[in-house]
Amino acid sequence: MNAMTQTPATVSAFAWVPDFAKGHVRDLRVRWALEEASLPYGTAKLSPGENAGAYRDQQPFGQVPAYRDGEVEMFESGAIVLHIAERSEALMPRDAAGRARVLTWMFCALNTMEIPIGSLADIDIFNAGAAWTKERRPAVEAWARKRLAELALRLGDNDYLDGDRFTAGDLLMTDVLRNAPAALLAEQPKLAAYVERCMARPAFQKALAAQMADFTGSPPPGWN
Ligand SMILES: N[C@@H](CCC(=O)N[C@@H](CS)C(=O)NCC(=O)O)C(=O)O
Repeated sequence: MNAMTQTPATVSAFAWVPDFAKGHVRDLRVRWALEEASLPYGTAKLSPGENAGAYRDQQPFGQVPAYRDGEVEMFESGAIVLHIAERSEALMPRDAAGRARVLTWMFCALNTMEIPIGSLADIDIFNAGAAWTKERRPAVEAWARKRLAELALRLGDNDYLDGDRFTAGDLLMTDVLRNAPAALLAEQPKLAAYVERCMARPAFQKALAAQMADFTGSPPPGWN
């Protein structure tokens, strides 16, 4: 489909999140994909508490992002990025073998890599200081370290996961890896450089700036 004939997409985003989450909310992936694909979009901003009620028709868990364009309504950031990639060769080659490689890396990012890295964030950020984390953390860190080392080996000296071109697989992988503890990622210098390379892309920078600019809301009552 010709990008110019499409209804601009709308992406849901929070108008307020705690400081640690700013720049890391998952609508960023969708904004980044739209920027890479040069597709226009707007945001539907949710203030604290507005992710209940009718919004659940769009996103059953009350999370962001939800997405709609002239054709589809969706939730799940990975599925939305795939939908956008299907519409833009900038994110995914058109041939079956190339498409299969991109799908593989997208699922690798969200499954093989995001589970251990997300588990570490769960310990370090969302359960910081909880007694059980002392016992659990070493095993989770070892799990994440192993996956990062294996991924670094596979990346080798390539600029991107699929060789010399950026794809939707790199987009999701970067957004997952940038949430790993900096010291852990730094143990794999080629992977750290890869994340830097992808984050230096103008489309990422534009998406990040747009997410930050949308945090115009106030915290919920009682937040300190
Ligand atoms: N698997 C979902 C996860 C979405 C998600 O976790 N969104 C977070 C922000 S990054 C959220 O809305 N959290 C608020 C909540 O869970 O109530 C996706 O990738 O879209």
